[in-house]
Amino acid sequence: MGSGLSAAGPVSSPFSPIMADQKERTFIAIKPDGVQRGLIGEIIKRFEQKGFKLVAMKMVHPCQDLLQQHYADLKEKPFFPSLIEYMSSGPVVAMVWEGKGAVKTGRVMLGETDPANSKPGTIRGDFCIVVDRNIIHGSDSVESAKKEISLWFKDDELVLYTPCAHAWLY
Ligand code: DAT
Ligand code: MG
Repeated sequence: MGSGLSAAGPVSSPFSPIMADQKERTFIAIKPDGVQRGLIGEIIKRFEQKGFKLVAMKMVHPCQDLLQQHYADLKEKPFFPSLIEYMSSGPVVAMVWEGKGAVKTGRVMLGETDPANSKPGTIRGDFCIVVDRNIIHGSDSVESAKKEISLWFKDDELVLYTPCAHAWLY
C-alpha cells in the first residue's frame, strides 16, 4: 500500500500514482502550413520515436468559432485576426499524445513560439522561419491541455489503452 509497487512489479490500478503520472496528455495540432508542406509524417514520427502514445487523431478544417475559443487568451493581441485567418485557412491535424511529462516535453520538442529563437533539433527550429507560420501547436500546461482536448475531441474519440492479452510480434 502506498508505494505503488508490489512483489510482481508496478501496480496496474488506474488509480496508482505511477500510472496517473504516465497518463499525462497534451494537445498537439499540425497547423495548415505544416499540413500543406507535407510535414505530418515527420511530426508524428518525432512524437512516436520519443515514446509518447497517440491517443486520438483527426484531420479537420477548423471553423473560426472553434479557433476563437482555442485562442481565447490571445483575443486582445493585434495579431489575433490574422492568427484566426491563418489557422482556418486549411485542414489541421489535431492529436492527443500521452505519457510522462507529455505537456512540458512536448513544448521542448516544438521549440520556441518564434522559430527564430528555436534551437535546431526542435520542430520549429528545423522546419520554419517566422512566428506567424510556425507549423505546430502544443498545449502550454496540463490545465490548458485538458481544455483544448475537450474543445477539439469528444470523449469517445479518445482511445483507452487497456492491458493487451497478446503482444504484437513482428
Ligand atoms: P505558442 O503557440 O508557442 O503557445 P502563443 O500561445 O503565445 O504561442 O501564440 C499562439 C500563436 O500565435 C503562435 O503559435 C503564433 C501566433 N503568434 C504569437 N505571437 C505572435 C506574434 N508576435 N506575431 C504573429 N503571430 C504570433
Ligand atoms: Mg500557446
